[in-house]
Amino acid sequence: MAIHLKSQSSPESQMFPQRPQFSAFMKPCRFEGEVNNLEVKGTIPPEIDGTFYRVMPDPQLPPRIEDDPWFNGDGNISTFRIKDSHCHFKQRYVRTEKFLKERAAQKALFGKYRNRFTDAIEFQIRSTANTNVLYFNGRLLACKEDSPPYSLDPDTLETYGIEDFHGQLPSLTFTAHPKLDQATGDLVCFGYEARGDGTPDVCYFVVSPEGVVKETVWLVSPVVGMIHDFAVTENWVLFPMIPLTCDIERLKAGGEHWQWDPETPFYIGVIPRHGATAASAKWFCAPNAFPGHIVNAYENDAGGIIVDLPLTDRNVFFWWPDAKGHAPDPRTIQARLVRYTFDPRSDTLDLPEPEVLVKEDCEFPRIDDRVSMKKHTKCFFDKMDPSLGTDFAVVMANVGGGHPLYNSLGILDYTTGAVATYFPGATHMVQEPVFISRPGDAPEGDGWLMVLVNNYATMSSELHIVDTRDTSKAQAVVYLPIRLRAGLHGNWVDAKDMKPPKLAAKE
Ligand code: V55
Ligand code: FE
Repeated sequence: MAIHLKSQSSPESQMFPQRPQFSAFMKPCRFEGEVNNLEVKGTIPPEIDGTFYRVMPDPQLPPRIEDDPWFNGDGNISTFRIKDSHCHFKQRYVRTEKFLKERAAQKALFGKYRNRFTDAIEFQIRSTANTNVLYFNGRLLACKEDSPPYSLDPDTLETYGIEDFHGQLPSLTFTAHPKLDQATGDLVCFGYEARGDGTPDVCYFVVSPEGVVKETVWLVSPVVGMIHDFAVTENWVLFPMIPLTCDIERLKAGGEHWQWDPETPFYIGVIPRHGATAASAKWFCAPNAFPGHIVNAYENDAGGIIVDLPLTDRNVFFWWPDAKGHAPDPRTIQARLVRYTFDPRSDTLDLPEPEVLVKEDCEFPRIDDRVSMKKHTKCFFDKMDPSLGTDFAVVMANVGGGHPLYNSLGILDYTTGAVATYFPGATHMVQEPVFISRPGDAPEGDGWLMVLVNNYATMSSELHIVDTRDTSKAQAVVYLPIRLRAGLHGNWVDAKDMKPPKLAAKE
C-alpha cells in the first residue's frame, strides 16, 4: 500500500492542502498569544471565577499527508480566564516532541495518524496532545490516547514535558478521558494498545491525588479496537470498544491505523474497580454500533450498572472506511442518547436492548461533575435540530469539513424526560459545553453552561454563557477577534480548586 503523500502540492509546500479539513472555518488557526478584556455583550455572572481550558487539533505546518484527518493536528490549548465579569483569552501550543522537531525543521516530519512507519524521522513519543486538557494535581494534562500525557503550567501554558507520574506510568498509552473520583481525588485511568501499536493489551490504573500510581491491572481485549472513553461506577469499570480495529501488518505497509469492522460487535469490557485480575474481565456484547462519549455510569439498588451514551448505527469516523473502502455519507450519521442497564455479575454476555433517552442527533455529553460515578439526573449535550432555524446556506458555505455539526445545546432532565434547548443563532454551531455549578451547595445542574461557538457569518469564535435555569438566551456572549477551528474537549477549573502540586512535580 503506497503512502499517500501530497498530490496538489510538493512535500515542501508552505500551503495547506485544498481539502475541507484545512479550508474555510477549518483553516488552521495557529495563533499563539493573548487578548485581554475580550468584548462582552450582556453580563458575565460575577460569581463565576475560574478558567475554561479546551484543546483543538491545529496543525502548525502543512501535513506530509495530503488528506491528513482533523484528528492528527497539533494540540493548541485555548484558555478563557473569567473573573469580575471580565474574560481574558490565552492560547499556546503544547510543546510536544513532534511540535518541537517540526518547528526546527520548518516542515512536517510526522506521517499518518498513529502510523510511525510513515514518519520522516524517528519519534520517541508520537503524541499530538490534541484531544483533552484536564487539571490534576496542580498541572494541566494534555492528552492523546496513543501516548502518555504532557504536563503544562495551568497559568502560563508552558510545557514541562511528558507526565510519567514519578516514573510509575505502567502503560505506553493513556486515555484522553480519565475520570476524577470526587470523593477520593483519585484519577481513574487506562491505556489501550498499552504494550505498543496493535497490541490487545489494556492497562487499568489509578493515580492518587499526589500523582502516585496505586493500582494496576492488565487485561487482554478480544480484538484490537479503539477504546476512546470509558466509565467508572463505585464498584465497576467499563471499557466500551468502538468496532474500528487495528492491524500491525497494515501499519507496516503504510496503511491506516483504523479500519471499520461491521462484523465486530460493540463490546463493553467490565472489571471490578478494586482487586481485579486479568481473569475477572468480562466482555459484554451488543450488535455492531459506534459508542460515543460516556455521559456517566452508576449502580442501581439491585447492583446493576446503568450507563448512558450516544450510540450510532454506523461508522462515525467515516474517514477510516471498512476493508472494502466503504464509509457512510457523513450527512447520514446520527447518534441517539441511549441507556444500557445490565448485571455485571451475569453469565450471559449479550447486553439487553438499550432504552432511547434522546432521539435527536447528539454528542459531547457532560454532567454536573459533582455527581460523577453516582446517579445523575441532568445531562448537557450538543445536538442538531434542523427545525431551530439554522441558515444552512451560510453555514455550509463556510464550514470546511471533516468534523460533525451541532446547532444547539440540550439539557435532559431525567425526572421529566424533557429536553431544554439553547439555540445560539442562525449562523452558529456549538462545540463541547462545560458546566459550572452556582457557588455554594447548589442542586445538581444549577449553574451555567459555557460553550465555544463558531459563527459562520463573521468567521470568528464566540464564548456563550447560559444560565441552566433559563436557556432562552445567553447571559453573556464573549467575542473573540479570531477564529478557533473545531476542537475536542475541555474543562472548567474553579479558581478555588487551583493548588500547587502535592508532591514535587516535574519542572
Ligand atoms: C477521538 C479524537 C482523537 C483521537 C481518537 O473524539 C478519538 C475522539 C482528536 O483525536 O485520536
Ligand atoms: Fe473524546
